[in-house]
Amino acid sequence: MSKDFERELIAKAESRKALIGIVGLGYVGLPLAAEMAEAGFRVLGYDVTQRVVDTINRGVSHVLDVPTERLARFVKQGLITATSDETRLNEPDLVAIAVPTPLSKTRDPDISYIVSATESLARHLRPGQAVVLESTTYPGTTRDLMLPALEKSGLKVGTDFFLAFSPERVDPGNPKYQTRNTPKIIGGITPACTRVVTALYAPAIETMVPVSSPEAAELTKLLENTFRAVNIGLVNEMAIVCDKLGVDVWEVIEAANTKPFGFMKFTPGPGVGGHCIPLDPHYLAWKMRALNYRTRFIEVAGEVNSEMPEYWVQKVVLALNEQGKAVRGSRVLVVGIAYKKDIDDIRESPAIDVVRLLQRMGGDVSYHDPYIPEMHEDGMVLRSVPLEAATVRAADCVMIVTDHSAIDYLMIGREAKALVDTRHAVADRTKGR
Ligand code: SAJ
Repeated sequence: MSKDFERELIAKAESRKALIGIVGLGYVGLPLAAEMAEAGFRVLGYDVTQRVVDTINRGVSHVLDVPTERLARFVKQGLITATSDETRLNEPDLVAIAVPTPLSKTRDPDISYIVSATESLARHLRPGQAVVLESTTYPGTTRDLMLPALEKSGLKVGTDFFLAFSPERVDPGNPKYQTRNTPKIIGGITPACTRVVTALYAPAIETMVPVSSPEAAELTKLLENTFRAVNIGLVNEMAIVCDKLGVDVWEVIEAANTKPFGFMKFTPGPGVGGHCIPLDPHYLAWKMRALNYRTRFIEVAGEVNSEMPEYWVQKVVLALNEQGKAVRGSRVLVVGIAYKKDIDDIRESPAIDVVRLLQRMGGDVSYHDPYIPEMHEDGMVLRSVPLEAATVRAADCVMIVTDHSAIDYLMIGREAKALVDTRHAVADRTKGR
């Protein structure tokens, strides 16, 4: 009779004696490590980047949502340690994998990080371990890719080891919802997998939501992010419609938002950035193409959202034209370069596309972003310029791309010769306030 690992792991979860392993110590893994430590578990973080491992072991956080003093406390108490030694992956009772899932240059899923993490784990898998994939991926990854790799060890899922998918739902910079108070979806390969993984997360996360399979959990996440991508695409198209009709799209959105039911507010902007919304829906589109089905909403939303930088750069051309100027040789100040407000991340930021387009037209582009001191673009290094009346006045056109709470719009409006505000698709914005 094989050992009852299910009972053993559930007991270790309740007693907090379970060692929690986290593979990938980024914007998902580090907040999860902190919540597990907060719940009283010891955490062994694993990352292939030695700099990340060393920084964490010094008690210094590289993730905005985990304050350094909080991490330092856990490191000092011995509750969180980090390693780059993969042989230690046989130590944890639970191993959560939170590695990037980008798109390749041809916009196809790049699951190489998941494959590499799974292979590392498979080399050291021992009886009694639970494994969870948190990275957003196409439906079937857990069952079709991870399970065979892990069962090569000869261990049987559901009795010797446990495997589930539990999507990360981190909204970087969200002041209200963090890892602990965001409900957690758990979809195990077997019911025992779901029970074990739910028990191990429960002390650290307020609400657990078990579902019947990893595929249901994988698709839950994709529905969440596709919902956002499609609705952002819709409101961006509405911004273009309102602009052509000379109507303030924000007035329309605010008015629609008074409807107490059946409406959810989204806001127009320069396009979609970040490591999720521009990418995740294409994981589903890719999977469905292999089944001869075109997910048209995903594709159309992707088209509309990815055309927004060009749409707004055309506004700069018009604004400069009003002054009898060409883009070439004109000084354009781009305000806000991160992919959304009040964060320090420029991944997939549409503001980068805006800068690139303006530079290619010969514009003399500078930027201001209180969270991004410098950025590297096409081999160039651009540094954030101070947002002062002098820098605004020196620009031929100011373009507000990402709104930050730290930015003084009144000053910009007063000093700008021409103002393009990607949050407002109203023609008169090109003439400043
Ligand atoms: N955006 C708009 N209009 C909107 C909302 C967003 O243009 O109405 C833009 C943002 O500026 C940003 C992009 O879309 O460039 C993505 O915005 P986001 O708020 O979805 O930001 P993410 O990708 O950091 O976080 C999202 C999570 N956000 C929310 O649920 C509010 C959520 O979808 C996931 O938990 C997370 O991605 C993830 O990891 O999948």
